[in-house]
Amino acid sequence: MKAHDGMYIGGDWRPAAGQDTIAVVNPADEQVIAHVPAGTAEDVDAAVKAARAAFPAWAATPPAERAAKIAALRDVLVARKDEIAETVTAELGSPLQFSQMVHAGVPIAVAGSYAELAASYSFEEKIGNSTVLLEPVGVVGAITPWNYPLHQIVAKVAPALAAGCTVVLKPAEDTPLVAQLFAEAAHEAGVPAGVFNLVTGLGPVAGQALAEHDGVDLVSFTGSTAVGKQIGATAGAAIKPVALELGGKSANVILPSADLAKAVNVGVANVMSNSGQTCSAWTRMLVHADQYDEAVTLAAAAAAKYGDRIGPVVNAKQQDRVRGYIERGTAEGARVVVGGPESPQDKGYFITPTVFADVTPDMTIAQEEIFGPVLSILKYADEDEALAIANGTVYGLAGAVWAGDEAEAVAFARRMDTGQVDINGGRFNPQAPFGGYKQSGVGRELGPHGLGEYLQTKSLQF
Ligand code: TXE
Repeated sequence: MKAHDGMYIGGDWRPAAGQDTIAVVNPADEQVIAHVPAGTAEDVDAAVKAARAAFPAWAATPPAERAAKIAALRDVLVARKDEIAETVTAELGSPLQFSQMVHAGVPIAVAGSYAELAASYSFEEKIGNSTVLLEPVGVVGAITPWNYPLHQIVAKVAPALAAGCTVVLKPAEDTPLVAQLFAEAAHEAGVPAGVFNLVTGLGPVAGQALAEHDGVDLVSFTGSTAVGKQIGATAGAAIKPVALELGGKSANVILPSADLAKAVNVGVANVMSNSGQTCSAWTRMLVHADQYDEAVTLAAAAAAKYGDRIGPVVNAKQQDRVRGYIERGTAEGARVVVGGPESPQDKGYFITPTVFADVTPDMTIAQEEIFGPVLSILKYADEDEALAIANGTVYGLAGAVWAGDEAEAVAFARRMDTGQVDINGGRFNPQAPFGGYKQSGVGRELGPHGLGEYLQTKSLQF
């Protein structure tokens, strides 16, 4: 695949400071498809300087003009939708149709929503005798993961630009090609030089240099909890705001009054989607004891259908990690009802969709984020126990509740320690705030709440 051999800095593709490159591998067949430059602290420094230089003019640009640039960027993404889907399929391994609908479709929807919001958002409010100004934070360091590679970029860059911030992006090393395509799109859309900058590179090198850079005013990170803690500590020491979007272990709570077959089928689809590489995935299904055996049978049948419908996981490390969890589940006494640790194919980092029954809340597979197509089904005796299980992990990113009556589901959802809950299936809303309670993170993405992360307040008293 075609790739740039430089960094997008200050409106141009510039040669990287060093010679090292990163091989981009197609996880479906393990072939190297491209190389991108491995950025160093020097590249990051150049990008931060460009972003800093561009900040005053961009911050002073009227919101309606910033909105117009985001709308133009969205239009380029729409025009290049097929190319986006093909690129994500090549570097992430997801089936093309899924890449079209989700990996291209969702970021286009999010960019569209920020184009509208940037135009209508109120950057000034009155409180009594005060006028409160909402001003852009400054230069944003954005560090994104590979699981929804373009969505994660747009969910940070679009609100940052809408707020009047400038950005340096360090995308995941596994999926840099769609990040390069995004930089091309920003250029084509006429986003002014230096407002958006891209440095590809490794996390502990380019990522860390960006997170530690004095010229960065806010770090927005999505990825593992381990790296998130490190970035949070660095930002804390510098008294710098940070937005962290981390792991999850979300519960899908099926109350006895629910449509069991629907709740189980949608629940299985939710976990298997994107090969389980979704931070908000409902990886724990909670079923009443009286319905447990029926739910396990339904889930096994639903999961068995996913065998040839999902792609591989992103790389060999993730494949090993997911297999390790499956082995650990069996070793700790859970029962595999479908799937297992064996790879279904010789080539490619595939994992067979796996369902575990007889999972207890203390097991590793019920506590830790697996990030693969693996579902754990747990049993509860009453609502209080269901709630204790649902809330009984260090995470609190998402969840679901199913009940015959919507009000019953909402009453349960109010008691859950989690940032978002789908009621009887829910529907994606690109404007609804997304983010975690507890160790799932700090801050929110999407919609007005996501935009607010990139603003700081100044009050004028009259
Ligand atoms: O994440 P990393 P990995 C979880 C999921 C997965 C696990 C490991 O459980 O199995 O994390 O995935 C950059 N300073 N999630 O190893 O390393 C890195 O280059 C600065 C959940 O891929 O956290 C990449 O751009 N940056 C998740 C980004 O951080 C650093 C999505 C994420 O990589 C860095 C992905 C450092 N020291 C994984 N080290 C979600 N919340 O959606 C790495 N990076």
